[in-house]
Amino acid sequence: MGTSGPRSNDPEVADEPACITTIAQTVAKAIPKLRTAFETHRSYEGEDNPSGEEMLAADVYADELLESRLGKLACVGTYASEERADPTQVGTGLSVAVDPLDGSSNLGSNNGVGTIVGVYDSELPASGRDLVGAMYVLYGPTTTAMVATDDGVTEYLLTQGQRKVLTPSVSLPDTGTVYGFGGPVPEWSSAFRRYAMSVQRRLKRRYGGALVADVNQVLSHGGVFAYPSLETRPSGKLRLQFEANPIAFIVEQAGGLSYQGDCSVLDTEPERLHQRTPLFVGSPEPLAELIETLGGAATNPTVTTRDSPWE
Ligand code: FDP
Repeated sequence: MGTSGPRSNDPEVADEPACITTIAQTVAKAIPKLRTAFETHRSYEGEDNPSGEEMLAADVYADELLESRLGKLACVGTYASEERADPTQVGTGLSVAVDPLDGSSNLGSNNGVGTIVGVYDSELPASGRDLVGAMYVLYGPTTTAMVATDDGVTEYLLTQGQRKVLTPSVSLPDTGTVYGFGGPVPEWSSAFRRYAMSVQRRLKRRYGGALVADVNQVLSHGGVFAYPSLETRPSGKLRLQFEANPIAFIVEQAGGLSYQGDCSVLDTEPERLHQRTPLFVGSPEPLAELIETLGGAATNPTVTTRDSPWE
């Protein structure tokens, strides 16, 4: 498990909400440049990332751009990303763990992709309980951002360098209407297959193959997203530090639940920076049913008041 990281003398680190606001604003400012680069960085680099997946030029570009922008912030101490083996020490302060271009295999077919940022008050790898904020950007027909702190979740529209509040306090309905499950069906466990059969009688299937876009559907309509453990991937596909923890934090702060097979994703003991985990997130009712079917016990996190972290 991560230990408490070195603290910056910058007053913003003492004021974690101010630092999260600065990080969210910095990511938002980088977006127009990043979006433009999607048009020119669609080819494969010929190199694998630390998880053994082929990197697109856009993955590398997004990683370098975000490292240069976030690494300059006085309240950021460590920059880590899915695209580099080890964390980079950039100063003293909070640790940011970034999936620079989530779902990048969707670029070729011009479907949704995203950027995920987890902000940890600890050295990496860290527990999800060390998250003090998390955000994702969704590059869809419009560009939106979901920003979560201990005070709740706010959705923004990012347009021409401006950000406008779309939903001041994002809140998941108890049940919802959509589900999206990743991985080949024959590789699912029998318990998860039973659950999927039950869910598909009530909810509509929506799966696009980019975590941010698929989770955003669940946050918009309510429901459940899952990337379970597979026969050939017992630990699932998604990365704990860069994807699962930040997404679970956002969903739980919006009143939903997360699960990884034993407990909330946020309670997972971190062992390695690039470790993978099964991920189940969504509205309380479908998640409670899932937890019961897979054999655990549901706990609902406390949701507090929701002020916009960008105000
Ligand atoms: P990608 O491989 O395109 O980067 O993190 C990996 C990820 O996308 C997630 O964004 C997405 O949810 C998942 O993998 C998609 O996996 P499948 O191709 O197996 O559906």
